[in-house]
Amino acid sequence: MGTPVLSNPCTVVIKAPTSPTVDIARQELESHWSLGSRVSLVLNKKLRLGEGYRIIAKRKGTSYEAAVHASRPIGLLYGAYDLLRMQNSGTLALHGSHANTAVDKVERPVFPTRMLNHWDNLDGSIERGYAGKSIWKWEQISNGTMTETLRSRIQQYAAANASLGINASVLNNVNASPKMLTREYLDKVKLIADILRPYGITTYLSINFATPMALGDTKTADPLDKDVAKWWKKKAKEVYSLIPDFGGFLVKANSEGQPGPGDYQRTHAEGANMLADAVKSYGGKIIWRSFVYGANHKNEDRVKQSLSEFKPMDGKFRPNVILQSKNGPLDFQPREPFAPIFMHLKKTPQYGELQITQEYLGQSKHLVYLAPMWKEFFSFVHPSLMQGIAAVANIGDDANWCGHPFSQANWYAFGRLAWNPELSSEEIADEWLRQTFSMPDEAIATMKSVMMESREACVNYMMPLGLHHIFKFDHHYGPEPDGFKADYPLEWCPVYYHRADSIGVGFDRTVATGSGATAQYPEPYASEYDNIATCPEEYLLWFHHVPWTYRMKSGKTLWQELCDKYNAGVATVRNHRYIWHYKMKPYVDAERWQHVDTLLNHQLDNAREWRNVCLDYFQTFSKLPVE
Ligand code: GCV
Repeated sequence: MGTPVLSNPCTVVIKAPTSPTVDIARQELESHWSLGSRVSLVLNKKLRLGEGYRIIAKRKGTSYEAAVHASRPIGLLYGAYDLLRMQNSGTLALHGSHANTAVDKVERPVFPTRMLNHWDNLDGSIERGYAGKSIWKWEQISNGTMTETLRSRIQQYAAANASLGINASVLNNVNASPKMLTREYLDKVKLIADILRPYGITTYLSINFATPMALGDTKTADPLDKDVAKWWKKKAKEVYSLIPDFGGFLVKANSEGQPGPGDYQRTHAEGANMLADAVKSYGGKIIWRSFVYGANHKNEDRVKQSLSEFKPMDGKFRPNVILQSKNGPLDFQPREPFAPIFMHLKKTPQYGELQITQEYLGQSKHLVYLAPMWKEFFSFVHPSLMQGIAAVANIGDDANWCGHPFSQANWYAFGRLAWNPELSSEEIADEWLRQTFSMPDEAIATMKSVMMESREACVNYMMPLGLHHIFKFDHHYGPEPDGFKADYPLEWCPVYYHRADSIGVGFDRTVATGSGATAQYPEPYASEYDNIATCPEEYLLWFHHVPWTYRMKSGKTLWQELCDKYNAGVATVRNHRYIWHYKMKPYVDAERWQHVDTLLNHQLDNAREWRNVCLDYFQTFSKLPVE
C-alpha cells in the first residue's frame, strides 16, 4: 500500500464531470504517479463497465502514456489505484525485467459487495481485535464535527480500502450495542459515512435485535408486534434521512446470547422480514447471519445446526434479505471443510464471511498468510453462489493498522480476492511484498515462499489432519486439548471436538455411526467424506474417529503421521525465523525487521508449545512413543 514520493507531479487530464471521487483519483495520481507526465481519466457511461474500468498504458521512450476509462467515477478511482499498484509492484516500470511495455486491460469486480465487518465496540475495544483500539474514535466526534486527526485516519482507511476495491463497511460489532441506533451515535455515523462515500464505500451498521425494547421505547422486541415494526420503520426513516445511501443492517440474532426473534417463538425469517420491510423503500438490505447453534438444535452436532435451521426457510425471506455464512461450518478454524449451506439455499441470496483478524490463527503474533485458505474455500464454493463476500477486519489504531507487519497482507489479500477470486495467492503475495518492502527479486521470492508455506505450517503445528477447536477457552490463542468446563456449553469444549480415547481420535460425522454431517454435503463430497478410505487426509479427523494405528496413505500409522505433522509445523516456523533473521536484515528498515524478528521468535515458541502440549495430551490415550 506504500507509494513513492514524486518530485515532478504529473498532469491529470480529466474528461469527466467534477465529482469528489474523480477529485480523489486526480489527487492520488498527481501525488504518486511517477512513470509519465500525463494520465487521462475518461468517463464514458456508454462503456457499461459498472464499477470496473479499462486501463491503456504504453511505454514511449522514457515514460508511459496512460489512460483510465470508466463508466462511473468510482471506476476511475479504482483504475487510478490499479495504475499505482502496477507502478509500485513493478508491473509497469521504466527499467527492469518484470515491466510491461504496454497494457490494455479491462477489470470488473467479481463480487458485487466486497465488505469489511468491524467487530468494534462503542467503548473503543474490538472483539477479536489484536491491533490496538477501534479506529472509530466516537468521543472525537461531536456537534457535527470530528477532530482532524480522526478525519485524516478515516480518510487513509477509506483510501486503503478503495485501492483494493472494498466497497462496503459495517462499522460495529455484530454483538451490537442498542446505543448504536440512538440519535447521538447516528449523527456520528453520518460523518463517517460522508468520508467513506467518495471512496465508493457504503456504510452499514450491525444492530441489536432488541434495540427498541432496550432503549425503553417498546415493551417487547417481538417482530410481529405492531409497535416494534413501527419503531423500526421510524428508525429506518431517521437513518436514511441522515445517510441516504446507507447500506442496511447486519444482524446476529439468537446466537451466543444475542436477542432475536426466537425469544418470541418467531422464526429467523419473521425477524429478518420485519426489518427488511423497514428498509425496503430506501433500497436497504438486511444481512442476516447463519452463525447460530445451541438454541433450536441443542443436541445436534454443532457443525450441522446452521443448515438444519436455515434450509427450511429458503424461499421465506424477503428479496432484500441476504444470509451471511462463515466459510466453514464451525468457526474460522485454521482448516475447515467448506460450509455446505452455500449449495443448499437456492432462493436466498448469500454472502460468504471470512475472518481476516486471525482469531484462531495466532492473532497478530503469528505470520500466517491467509490467501491460500480463502482460495481453498473458493475452490469448493464457487463465487457465483455468493452475491457478496464479507470479512472480519483486522484493523485497529496501531500505527501499522494490523499489529503484525505481515497481517496487513491479509487485509490486502482479502480485497484483491474480493475483486477477483481467480488471482493466485502467489500473485497477491508478490504484489504486496513489492509494494511493502524494497527487496531484490531473490528476497521477494524467498519471502513469497515463507508466506505461501505459513498457513499450512500453522495448521500443522496447531491442528493437523482435521483436528479442530482445541484452543484455550475464551481467548482462543494457545492449546488446551483437555479443555472441559461443566458450566460451559459442550460446543465450546475442546474435548467435544477431538473425542480422543484409547481407540483413536477424531469426530465421527459419518452417516452410519456418527452425526451424519457428511450427508449435508452435495455429491461427490458426501460419499468422499463419509468413507474413511476416500476422505482427504486434511479432513480425516474432522469426519472420522480414527484408530491410532490406522495406516495413512504414507504407510505410517495415524499416530506417527500426527507426530510428523506437528514436527513439520514447528520445523517450517523455525526455517521462516531463520530466513528472516539471517537473510532479510539488509532489505528491511531496522524497526520493522526487529518487530518481525521478535514476533517470529515468539511464534516459534508458540508452535513448540502447541506441539508439545497436544502430543503429550494425545499420548495419554495412544500410549505410543513420540519420536
Ligand atoms: C462476534 C466466535 C468468536 C466471537 C464472535 C462469534 C461470531 O464465536 O469467538 O467472538 O462474536 O464467533 O462470529 O459472532
